[in-house]
Amino acid sequence: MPGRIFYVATEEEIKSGKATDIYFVRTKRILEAKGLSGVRVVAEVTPSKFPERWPWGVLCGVEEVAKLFEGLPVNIYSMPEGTVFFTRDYRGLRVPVLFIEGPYGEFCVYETPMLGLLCQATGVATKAARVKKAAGDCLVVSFGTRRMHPALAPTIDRAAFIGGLDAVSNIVGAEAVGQKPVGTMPHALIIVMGDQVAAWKAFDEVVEAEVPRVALVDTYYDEKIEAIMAAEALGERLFAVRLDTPGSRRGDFAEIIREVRWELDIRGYKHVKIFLSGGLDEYSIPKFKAAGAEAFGVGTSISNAPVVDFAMDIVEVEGRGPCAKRGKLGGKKQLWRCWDCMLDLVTPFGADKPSCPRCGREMEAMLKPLVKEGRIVAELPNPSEIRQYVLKQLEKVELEFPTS
Ligand code: PCP
Repeated sequence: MPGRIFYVATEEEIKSGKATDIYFVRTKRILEAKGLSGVRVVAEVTPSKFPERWPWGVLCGVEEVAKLFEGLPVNIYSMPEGTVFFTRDYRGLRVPVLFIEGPYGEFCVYETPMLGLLCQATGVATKAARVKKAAGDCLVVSFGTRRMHPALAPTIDRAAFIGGLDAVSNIVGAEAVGQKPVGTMPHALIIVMGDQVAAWKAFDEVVEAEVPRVALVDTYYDEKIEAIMAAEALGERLFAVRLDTPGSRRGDFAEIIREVRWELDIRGYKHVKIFLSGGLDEYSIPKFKAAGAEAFGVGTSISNAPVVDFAMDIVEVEGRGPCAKRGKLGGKKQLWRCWDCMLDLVTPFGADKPSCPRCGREMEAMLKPLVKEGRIVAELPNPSEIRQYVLKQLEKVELEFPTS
């Protein structure tokens, strides 16, 4: 790609529909040749089964999908960004999260970029939500952009923040969520300065006062020893000690955390929190939290989260009505939710509003107008507002399927 430094598609290429699979371009040409590109269809997006036996997902990427289709002669109805969704409704019917209606020839090349926007961001946001649910009120910071192509840093951190994480470490990632980047110190600072205490003090001397002082305490000596050294060096100014213990030394990491907590407390450093990083996820965090850790830096498990496998299928064709392929349900649909029961019902679009089959209460239509004739009509909330919407829903769902 002459003139290009990094192998990423440009905004123009994505917006023009060039970042797509060739068979869509050929389909477009064939429909044009046969005078069928104006045929109006309804195409819906549905998830197949979640990775890692996740019981629910957090829909993410909707704002970018709206911008991708802005200007095209289509209407889009979508769940709001950040909505917790399931793959099946109360009766086991596949759940649509979004549908597009319009002349297929005008939007067929956008299937690839649209699915890419939803599949990856929803995977990251869902993993982040699971990690935040496991960590509860503890601070969780996104440390994962170093595991992905830097061009994706804003996408990764936006999805991680929307999923519920409290902060992100990447500077452009922080810009994408309208927050200040949060970070501690790397081993490199201590290694270059050649002395832990000198490095901690230099950080305290040079870095703006409002930045919490988090001392990394696993570079050369045992975490317990370095934690005491850091507390003695910075005293009241020390916010936390970070343990990023290499795998070869982790052994019983929860036991190490308990030891550090004890040694700090008996010396009067109860204010010093324990911040963990390195190989963390929703399965390891609860036991480390119980051992005394109060803050977590999570990278790979979130930024490298499995994608959510969404598919787009035509379910209705102008003049022919419902006509889905095998395995999918025909016709335009609405998805109704009872927020008290977190229960969903799929009905044909335009059907009367159902009552919740479990509690009888009124249900809410979840597929809402996003784009009308190419114009974005939905209020697009900012990442913090979407995050609050997610955190509220996380109170209503569990991390795992009920065992019995
Ligand atoms: C890593 C760095 C990352 C952490 C671990 C994320 O430590 O701090 O942010 O880990 P994860 O991807 O396993 O969740 P190092 O590689 O030791 O780097 P540094 O010295 O820069 O902190």
